[in-house]
Amino acid sequence: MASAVHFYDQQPIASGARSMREEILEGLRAPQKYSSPKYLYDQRGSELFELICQQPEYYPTRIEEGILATMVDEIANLVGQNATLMELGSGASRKVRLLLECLQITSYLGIDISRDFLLESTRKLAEDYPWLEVHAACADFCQRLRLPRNLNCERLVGFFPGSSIGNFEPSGAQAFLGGLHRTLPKGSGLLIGVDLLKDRATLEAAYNDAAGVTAQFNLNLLHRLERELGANLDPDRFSHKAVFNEELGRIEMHLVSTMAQVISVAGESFRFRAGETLHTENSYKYSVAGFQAMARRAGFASRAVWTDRQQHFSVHYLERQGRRLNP
Ligand code: AVI
Repeated sequence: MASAVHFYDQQPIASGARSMREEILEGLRAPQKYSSPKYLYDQRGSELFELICQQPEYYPTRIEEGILATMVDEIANLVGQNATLMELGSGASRKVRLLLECLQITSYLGIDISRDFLLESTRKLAEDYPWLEVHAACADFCQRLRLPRNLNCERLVGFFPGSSIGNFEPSGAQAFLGGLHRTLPKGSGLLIGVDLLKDRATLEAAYNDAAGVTAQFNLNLLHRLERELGANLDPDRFSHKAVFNEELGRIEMHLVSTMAQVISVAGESFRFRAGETLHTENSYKYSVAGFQAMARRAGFASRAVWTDRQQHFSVHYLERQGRRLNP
């Protein structure tokens, strides 16, 4: 018999079509044109991101999964018994499967903005792990989290893999951790994947894979603008660029206009010079100590950190303390 999923619709209505239009137009009017990275993830964008994770140059997924699979016993010890695991941006709930056999948790809460994706993946999880109480909340985890009332919140452990924290600006990452500190009860844990600073060649290769999947992922934004905002533009007149900005410690993704041109989006015209860019994403990289310091300021103490031998990627187990240093 299929197990039921406890579903909570905390639908973030504010991010509807109108706000996408407003945000995109605001970004296109700026001196350095930009677009929020969240607009890279429509259905096609999410599929392309899954493909990126399989590219040989994109090391984060491979290394993080290796760490989780190898360290699962240590992780289980830290998580302890009868906890609820809360996955932020659970998507396909794939990585959590590496942990579930060994963790002695009683319930799982997946939080994701994409309703259908969330329902499908948590239903499969409930089927495959019948002993697990599965909850799913359709919510934007960047907004303040509301924990479902009938969830066992005595011991909560957050799970935020994939170094998605790197897609926030550092001030946003700090605020995000501060928000988690407010949400999680004292003594809770946070298992989080963080990509590390490393040589330019490895970083740039990861975001410029030879098969061109990341390029398609980036360019898909323009197709999305055509589809959803009636944009009048030719995606072939743009190219993908990803560079490491060493000073700021981040990979920047841009769409480069290959010629002087005028495009229109939602009825408004925008001029691009040849070589001018639309900045579509930042992916910040941290040192282990730098990330731990940020976590400490938010009120989390480091209990364990694991990296691969080359120190390309890190997985941290943090524990929520009673007080924050920057309330
Ligand atoms: C989701 N996020 C952590 C990815 C990253 O590496 O910043 C998104 C991505 N963009 C291009 N490739 C992967």
